[in-house]
Amino acid sequence: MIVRRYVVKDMPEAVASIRRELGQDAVILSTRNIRVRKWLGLRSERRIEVMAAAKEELAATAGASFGQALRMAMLGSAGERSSAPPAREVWSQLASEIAEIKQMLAEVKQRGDAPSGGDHEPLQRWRTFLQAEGVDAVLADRWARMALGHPVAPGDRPALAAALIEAIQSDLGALALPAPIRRDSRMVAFVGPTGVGKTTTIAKIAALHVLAGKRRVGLLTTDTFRIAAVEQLKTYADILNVPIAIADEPEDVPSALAALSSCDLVLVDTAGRNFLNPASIEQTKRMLAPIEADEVLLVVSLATKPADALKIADMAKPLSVDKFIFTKLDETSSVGMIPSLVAMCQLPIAYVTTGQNVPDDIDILSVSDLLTPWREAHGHG
Ligand SMILES: Nc1nc2c(ncn2[C@@H]2O[C@H](COP(=O)(O)OP(=O)(O)OP(=O)(O)O)[C@@H](O)[C@H]2O)c(=O)[nH]1
Ligand SMILES: [Mg+2]
Repeated sequence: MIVRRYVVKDMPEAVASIRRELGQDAVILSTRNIRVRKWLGLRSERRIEVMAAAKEELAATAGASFGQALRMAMLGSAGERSSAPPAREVWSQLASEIAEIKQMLAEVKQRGDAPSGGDHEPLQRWRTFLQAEGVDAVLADRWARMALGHPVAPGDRPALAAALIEAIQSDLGALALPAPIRRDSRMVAFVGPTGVGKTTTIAKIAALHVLAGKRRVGLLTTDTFRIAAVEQLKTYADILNVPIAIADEPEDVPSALAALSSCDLVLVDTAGRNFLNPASIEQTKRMLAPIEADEVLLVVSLATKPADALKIADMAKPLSVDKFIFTKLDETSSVGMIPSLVAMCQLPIAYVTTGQNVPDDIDILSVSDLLTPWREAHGHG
């Protein structure tokens, strides 16, 4: 059973090698996007991994039981018979080939990807690409179909990548546009799971407003849950020379707010909690109630698994979230979770953070800007 793996830049390259090595009738079993490490692992480049098999081998084993297929493969062809016991090397080679095929089939199953059929190119390729990037399966199908509806030559990958981004942008409409804190918002609360960068992002936004000199910024922290949380925000307040107030309990909020009455923008920090736990959401909600925030920003780290991020956003609904802040863009190489979450939660993006430096590592970006890596991956420099 000859199954070979090809790691190539594009499909024409794969097809040429497959035809040459496995014959004209070879069958492509699966394709997927992978990243290959270069320069001592410092850089990575996109490649396509293609699994292909020689057709007659597939035909010979099709419909055979696992045991029959094994025997046929050992004998070299379906017709030959031999009473000689298999040599140890044949067994071990076979075992490794079977392990490879099992792995391949598991991957194919996991991606919900048909191993054969004319659907493979280019719809399947773009669907697989989007899912690998973190886009939900239903949206991946929708956006790949929309992109392929554009009048683009099938092999023109840069144009298809651009069409894909355009399709997503038009599907999201106004949600694709950046939505930073409104000028008329005074109380702005930041909520989210533990360690996603809420406090750091508040420091960045506060610093930018202080530097712009247009609004008097104040900080309110309700995070007395974690040791040193207050000190963390206080340090930023001292550096920026802005007032800070602390509310331990919901009852403390009115006096804390009174201390910030001269401020026209109050950024409210909350304790990071496990957002998959309804009790934590309830506590955050109780704390936010007396604050009456004009905007509630859900902070989500892009290093989170897409399925978990979706659950977090779903769990956060009782907090009346208005917008996302996506943090740690610098810690991920797949940006598909961004449009996927925006579409599924119907919330725009206020800010994106790109590193630990305060205040530099924060941006106001559209979904299209955020998908720029796709253009680069598919040929646009
Ligand atoms: N790489 C990277 N690190 C970030 C970014 N934003 C914040 N961090 C880091 O993430 C860590 C946690 O940041 P915090 O601001 O304390 O996170 P938090 O959400 O307030 O944490 P809790 O209050 O404990 O829930 C710190 O080491 C930050 O420097 C970012 O955009 N990129
Ligand atoms: Mg914090």
